[in-house]
Amino acid sequence: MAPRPTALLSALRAVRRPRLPFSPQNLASLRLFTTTIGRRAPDLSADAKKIKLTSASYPDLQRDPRFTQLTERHVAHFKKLLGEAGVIDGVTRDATDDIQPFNEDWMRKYRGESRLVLKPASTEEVSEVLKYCNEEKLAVVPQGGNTGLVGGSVPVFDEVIINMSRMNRIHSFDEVSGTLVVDAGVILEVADQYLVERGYIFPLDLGAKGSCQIGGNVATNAGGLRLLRYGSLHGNVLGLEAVLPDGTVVDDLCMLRKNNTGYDLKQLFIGAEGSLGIITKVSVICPQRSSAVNVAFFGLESFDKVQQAFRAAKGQLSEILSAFELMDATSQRLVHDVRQTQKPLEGDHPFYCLIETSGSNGDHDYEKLESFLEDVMSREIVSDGVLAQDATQAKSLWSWREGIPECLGHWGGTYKYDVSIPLSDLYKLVEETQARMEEAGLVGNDDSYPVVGVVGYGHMGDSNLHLNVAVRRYDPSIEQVLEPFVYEWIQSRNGSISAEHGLGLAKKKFIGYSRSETMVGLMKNIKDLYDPNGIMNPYKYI
Ligand code: FAD
Ligand code: 2HG
Ligand code: ZN
Repeated sequence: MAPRPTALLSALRAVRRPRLPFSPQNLASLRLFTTTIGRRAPDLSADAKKIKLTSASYPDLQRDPRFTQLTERHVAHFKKLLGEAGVIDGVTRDATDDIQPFNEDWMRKYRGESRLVLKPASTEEVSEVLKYCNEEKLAVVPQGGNTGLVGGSVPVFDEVIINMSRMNRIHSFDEVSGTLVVDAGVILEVADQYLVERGYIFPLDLGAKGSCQIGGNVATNAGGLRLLRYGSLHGNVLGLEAVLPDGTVVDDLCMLRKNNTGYDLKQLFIGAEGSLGIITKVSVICPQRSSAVNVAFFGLESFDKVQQAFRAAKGQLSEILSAFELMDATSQRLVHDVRQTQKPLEGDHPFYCLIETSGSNGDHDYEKLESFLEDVMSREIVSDGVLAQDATQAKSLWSWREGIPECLGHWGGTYKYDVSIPLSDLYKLVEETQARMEEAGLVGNDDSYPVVGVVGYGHMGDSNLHLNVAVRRYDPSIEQVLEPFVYEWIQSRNGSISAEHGLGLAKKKFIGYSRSETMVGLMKNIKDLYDPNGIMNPYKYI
């Protein structure tokens, strides 16, 4: 992105309208979002850092007695197969500290009790490992970067963890078609960097890109920040290679854009969350990198105005619009409490949006974005806004959006609901959840309350809201107020209880709120066909 003179920023600031005085109604809704204002977030106490065992948090879950307990004999077999480098053995020695990071999830909500991590280095090794586990009835958890947000990537009990980090080769890239072929364990950011050097980008981008793996992205059908522009992995993944529980290698590493030869079976692995097999390689179509990327960040008075701004953005920015993200006041306040860095806009606004454009003509795109902002500000849709003048400013604006999940976890934990709802109702869920928390006496303005804040943000462009409830500790009494309330609310609006993060352990029992009995029945049939012994990621998904 070409740096721009800061004069343009002042020019934009000059068109900023003075903020309208808030009506009593607006003030009331503002008050609704005023939990934990302007304080510095505390450092987590040693107690809050400890993660409870999943089996203790959810005593209803019982270990499936069909699965075999690991013995020294199994470990010896795996060591012979993978060598010492491929095995973290907590069966024949105490390796608790080494295995702990693989047992615990990113949210610090789930902790399994596995004593064995396997790290295969090739498809053949994955095949040998799964075949043996299947014969021995050893349950397994496929694991990528372990950034999943539904408890799917860590064991519940003593399942064997199959971590894909050693399968990290980029195999090929066709600079004409943009087709990339990689091992499943390649880190998303590594692949993206490789592509940037060749004038392309990966069609998926998300806050966890520095840790998550492409295999994990495909297994969760991750959506991310630019789905609005580049579409979902169901469209961008051209082919994949996967290993079934009996060791069969499914070679569907197609590199063609079009292939209508029979059922498109690869689609089953996209979003299966490791419940059918292990993805070992992926081929993906990558878009050309845009030479001009511009970012705007603005504040708005109401969710109604957010919708008007979205409509205007689609109309005026059309083909260059690459992201339209939403953040509410509480999310930005909590990010500020943690980071204490200067906010992009002066004062507080009930809502914020971030728009990104990507195109081939920098000046043209910048002017389009600038005149969009002038238009929405002159029509009093947007109260205040800034346009990034260079890549550093763009990155800094993005950090107010991308940094939300990490900052919310700072107090102890976050209950996360990743939902799709028709846009008109999107934010009502946050307001009603906040009211419910207040009624239950769980949220208040000092540290004695367990809930720090009820937050709404997400991918406005995809009707995908992230309702997050930041808490000082995970507690069944909070969870009972939230569930099944949130799921019932979604069901009554024909929404989806899992827009992009998947089902994992967190949402397994709620699948019926978004899928009919017939569909769940068909899914179960598929699961039984691919994994008759049920060893793949048990206790989760379906
Ligand atoms: P893991 O967490 O390791 O695993 C996720 C699931 O996939 C598990 O069920 C696991 O068993 C399975 N799995 C992993 N690898 C394989 C494989 N090779 N074969 C078969 N199954 C496998 N998600 C979004 O959709 N959009 C976002 O914007 C987004 N932002 C995020 C931001 C942050 C800060 C964090 C922490 C997470 C975010 N996520 C987002 C959630 C998460 O789904 C993604 O980070 C990512 O897709 C998970 O990849 P991973 O390699 O970490 O997979
Ligand atoms: C995002 O969009 C991710 O930032 C994470 O999907 C959302 O943590 C969450 O709930
Ligand atoms: Zn998201």
